Amino acid sequence: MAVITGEKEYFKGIAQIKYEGPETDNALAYRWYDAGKKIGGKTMKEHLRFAVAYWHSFCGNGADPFGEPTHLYPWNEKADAVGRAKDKMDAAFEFIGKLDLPYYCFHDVDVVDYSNDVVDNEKRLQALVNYASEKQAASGVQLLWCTANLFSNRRYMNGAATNPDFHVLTHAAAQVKAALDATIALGGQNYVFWGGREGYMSLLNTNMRREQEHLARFLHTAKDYARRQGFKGAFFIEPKPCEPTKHQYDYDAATVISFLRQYDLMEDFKLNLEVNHATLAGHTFTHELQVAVDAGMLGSMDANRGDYQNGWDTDQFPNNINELVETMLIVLEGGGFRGGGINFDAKRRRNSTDMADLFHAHIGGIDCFARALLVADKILQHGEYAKIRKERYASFDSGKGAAFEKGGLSLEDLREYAIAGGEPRVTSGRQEYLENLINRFI
Ligand code: XUL
Ligand code: CO
Repeated sequence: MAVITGEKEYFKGIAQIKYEGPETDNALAYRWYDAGKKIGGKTMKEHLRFAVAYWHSFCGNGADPFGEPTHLYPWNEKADAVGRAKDKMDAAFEFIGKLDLPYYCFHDVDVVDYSNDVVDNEKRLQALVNYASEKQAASGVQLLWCTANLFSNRRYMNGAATNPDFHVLTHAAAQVKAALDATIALGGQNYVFWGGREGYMSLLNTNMRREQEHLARFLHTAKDYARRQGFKGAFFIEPKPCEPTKHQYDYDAATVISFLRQYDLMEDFKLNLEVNHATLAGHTFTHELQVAVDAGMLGSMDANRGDYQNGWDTDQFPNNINELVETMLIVLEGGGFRGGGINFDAKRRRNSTDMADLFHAHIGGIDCFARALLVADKILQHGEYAKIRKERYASFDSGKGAAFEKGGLSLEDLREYAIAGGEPRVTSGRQEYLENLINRFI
């Protein structure tokens, strides 16, 4: 992959990040991510499909509710919006090229600032789509997914597709149309809907059923438009239980799958699961992944982690190898992503203010996933992990258990079996043994 810079080099002094192996002392090198290394017939690059998130890395400025920005970007200097946006895109492609990653993801308003003028916004986005096309062609970087930001502007405070005011819904539609056009023009592989404000704060003012019907109609309308324009990629819904809205309609994987099934959207939509959203929903991330895999709906992943000591979406970079090994076990056993990849929806901390910190953050996350992939593959090759789980259900593999699975036994038959067999034996779930088995390979 080519590193391309624009008028100026933004990340000076940082060269292309290369694989140097676990023993290297170079902090700006990969210890585990060896893009071309083959694991089970696919390269690491093909398994992991890493993407850089535009919003955290090139827009988020470190500000929090208590303090002003701490990340002062040199690409934010020009007065005109399109000029500023091109500088930012130069920085983004330089960064992605230096990390040698295959993909990026963005919201419409990440690549260029939006005003309140629909037609002007379309023109601005179009200008940046043209610029991005050239950059993609020159670098080989591709668009994993695009989305429309339907939550920051104050017009969306009561929802976008679920807003009680039809006029607001039409503005959301205009934004989605332009973002879909951008996705198609850039050969984007998928399109994401994250419903930041699609939920409610109080039932006293909310017709929940009607709002959910509007959301489904909106998704059908957007999907039909994109398909008419020839878009072949997948649509993803990204579940999140709360924050910013108290009750969100896309609470978790199970809720979203049931919504998609109810409104006949299963064919075109899959899930984009995010670690910190899972933990906010009171689930482990692996639970969410397994729910999606079991329904054939694992589309993509937003990689990050929360903080064990507080309860909001801190979007930290992943660094827990045990959790990631369990993650990669499910991804590998589930056959990988349906169209998506691993997008770092993560930000460096407010006080990580060196340009190099953006590299260290990504290198850490990338290496942890790569190492987890290697470990998970070894565990699966070794075979005992899968064998223990299979054997646990062996009583359903033959005889009456198999007949039950096929629907061949009545409640009376089950009672007869209970009496004939006497009291069942006590069988260990062997959790600690399995935890040790995983650690053996780390
Ligand atoms: C918010 C979040 C979003 C989506 C895209 O928590 O995860 O950044 O990934 O809108
Ligand atoms: Co996300």
